[in-house]
Amino acid sequence: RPRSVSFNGAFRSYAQIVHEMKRLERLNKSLVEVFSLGKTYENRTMYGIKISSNISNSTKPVIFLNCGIHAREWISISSCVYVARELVLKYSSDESIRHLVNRLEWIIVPVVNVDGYIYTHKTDRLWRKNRKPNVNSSCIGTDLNRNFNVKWATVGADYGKHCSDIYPGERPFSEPESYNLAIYMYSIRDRIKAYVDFHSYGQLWMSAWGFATYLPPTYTKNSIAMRRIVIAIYMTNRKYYQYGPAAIVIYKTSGDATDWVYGVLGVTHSYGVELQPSIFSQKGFILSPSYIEPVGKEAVAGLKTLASHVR
Ligand code: PAY
Ligand code: ZN
Repeated sequence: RPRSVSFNGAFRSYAQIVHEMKRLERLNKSLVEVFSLGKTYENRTMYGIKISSNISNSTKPVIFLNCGIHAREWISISSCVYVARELVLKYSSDESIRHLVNRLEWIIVPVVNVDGYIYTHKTDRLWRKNRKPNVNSSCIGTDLNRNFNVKWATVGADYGKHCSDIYPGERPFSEPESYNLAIYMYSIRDRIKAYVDFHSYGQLWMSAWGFATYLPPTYTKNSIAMRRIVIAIYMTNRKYYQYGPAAIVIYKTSGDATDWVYGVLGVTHSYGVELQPSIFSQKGFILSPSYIEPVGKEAVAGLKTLASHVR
């Protein structure tokens, strides 16, 4: 099988993504640091990349991004990689990027569910969960986006049903991938000023709550930011993203990353984003690589606007 390694030619394997992150680090050591968040169930390293001027002793406000909580959502993963490349490679040539990287620290975890992502390349393209076996069941995996310790397993999660795609795990943070992500974020919680968890698909920019349809205390602020964000995205690609509380614009979920970052870490700007295509598209999770660039641009446009709301 031919190995495609060119940038926009194909969706990258996890090994290629890690290779690219390390290359970005080698290119600019004062700007980039690749780090480990710990190991996955199958003992792979979960890598993150930090991007900021003077990265080795940064005390700047953090914008934290992650992708690939769900294995099959490849366009999410490619978009995190796109954003990281944009921030590093355009640092010296693009004034607005330089400003974003000087003023803020960007921490990006492009693939949270590493084992699952690899499984979607090798075995089952539509796998969603992680790859940890369940006790007393032949069904494998937990939905990492139901495994966070916030209103865990109360709604929109199939408690006790190991075979379900929304099985929340045996207890909050029972899974190494969600646990490692949470422990790391908790350790830098005072600096995190915005958080985005990228998924696909649906073209939605969503705020808290996932677990209930009532509006959270900061919703006015959130809706002002989201409105500006979706307009910026529309200006880039003429793609319309709907916005609002997750429980209203998609459905109720509990134990998801966005609610945990909002409710437990207290980060006002905590968003779950469903990238292209729209809910009406037949394409779903399976996009051609020609989407990598336009969707990456949408993510950058949305994040630039989000950054303007971080003081
Ligand atoms: O934070 O409420 C949230 C996200 C909701 C997502 C979920 O975890 O269920 C929505 C789905 C996702 O990206 O995983 C949407 C896709 C299309 C799906 O698989 O249903
Ligand atoms: Zn998802």
